[in-house]
Amino acid sequence: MSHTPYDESEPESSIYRMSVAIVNGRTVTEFVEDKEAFEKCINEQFLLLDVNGDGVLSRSELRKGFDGLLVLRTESESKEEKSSLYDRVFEKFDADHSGTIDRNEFSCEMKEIMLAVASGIGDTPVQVALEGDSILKRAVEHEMVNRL
Ligand SMILES: [Ca+2]
Repeated sequence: MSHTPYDESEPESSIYRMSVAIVNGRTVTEFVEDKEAFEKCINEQFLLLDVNGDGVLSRSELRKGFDGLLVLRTESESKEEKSSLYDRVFEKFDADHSGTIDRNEFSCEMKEIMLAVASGIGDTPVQVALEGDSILKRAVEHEMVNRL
C-alpha cells in the first residue's frame, strides 16, 4: 500500500482523494447518528460478510471480513493483538452466544464499536488508512458530502 505524503499546508479537500484520510471522533459519530445512512451501510456490510448467504455470520465470516470492515490499522498492532481482538469482537457481537451473529446483533454491535472508535479517536484528528469499502471510509465520505 502506498501512502501519499500528506502536506499539512494543503487545503482540507485534498485529503480525501487519498487512501489515507484525516478523521476525528466527530466524523464517526455523525455517521452513526445518521440512522438511515448508517443502517444502509451496515446492511451492505452484513451481506458482504455473509459469504454463504445463510443470514448469519460465522466466526470465520466475521474474521475474514473484519480487516476491511472497521478498521483502524495502527502501525503498532501486532498479529497476536489482532487475533485476540477478533475473538473478543466475535464474543461481543454474539450477544446470545449462539455461535453466530444475526443481522440485529451485527447492527447493534457495529454501532457500539463505531462509537467506541469515535471516542477512542476523540477530538484530535488522526490519520487512518481507508481500504476497500470500510465503514470508516463511509464515515469519511458521509462527512465530505455533508460538509460540501
Ligand atoms: Ca453465514
